[in-house]
Amino acid sequence: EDLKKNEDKFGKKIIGIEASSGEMGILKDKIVKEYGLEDWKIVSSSTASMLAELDRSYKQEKPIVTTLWSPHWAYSKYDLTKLKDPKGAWGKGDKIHTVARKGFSQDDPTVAKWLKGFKMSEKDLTDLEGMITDAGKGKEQDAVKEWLKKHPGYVNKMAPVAGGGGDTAKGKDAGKTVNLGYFPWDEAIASTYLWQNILEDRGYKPNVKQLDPGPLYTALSKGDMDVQMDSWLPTTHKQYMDKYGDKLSDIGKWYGPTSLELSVPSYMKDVNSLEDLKD
Ligand code: PBE
Repeated sequence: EDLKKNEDKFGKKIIGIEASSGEMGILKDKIVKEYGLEDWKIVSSSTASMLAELDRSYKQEKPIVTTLWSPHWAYSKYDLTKLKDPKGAWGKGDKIHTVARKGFSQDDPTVAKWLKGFKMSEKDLTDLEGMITDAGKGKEQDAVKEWLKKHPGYVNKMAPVAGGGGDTAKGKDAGKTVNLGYFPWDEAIASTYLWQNILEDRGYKPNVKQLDPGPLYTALSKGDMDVQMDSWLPTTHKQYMDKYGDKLSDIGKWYGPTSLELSVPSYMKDVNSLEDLKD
């Protein structure tokens, strides 16, 4: 491949996501250096605009290099190639953790215990994400309610109350407010809205609010937020754990494995590895 060809092919541009995401940090600090992409332009924007640009390019069969991660519904909607990382620069793959403000488990032991026991399979997560995406913005709650209808007994399994009592029994300290923050990423949206519904069914008053990683970790560290469910650890959100770790409490992991990657549409036949991007 000569220089001209790659220049023409991609415009040497990577369509990124939120600047304060862990993935953008690793992309700039590690991937660029390890694979000699110093002269590439990395566009930071939002996940929504990255996905919109992927959709546009895909429909026109235009070349595009995007910042993606797994699990993600984009892999079932589009035929994409995850670029190989022979140098292991992205790291080994994280688990998704629920992280609370320090003291939350003492203040809200029942909810903390439920969240600690939370686990999701790939099928359940991608089904729920798909239903939320299909329902559209503002309809997340309806989609979760549909999903819960298809999974009778789920609330009782995730949020057991003493003496049984089924999906509609109230929790021990029902009426309490729980402030849930979430990132603009699908696994965060799905898990947070799911727990909003579970907590409401148990009689709590959850408030949900979307924030970017920087502001949300800051809010948790100050105690302005109680919980967020999309901490990618130990690698992707290391910078935030290093900075705020002593003011946070790791409630537990609920999903894995995951990976970070750059991806291209599979019609870009000769691009399969990060090494193929360099001139
Ligand atoms: N992500 C999705 C996040 C974590 C979850 C990979 C875009 C990040 O890079 O921080």
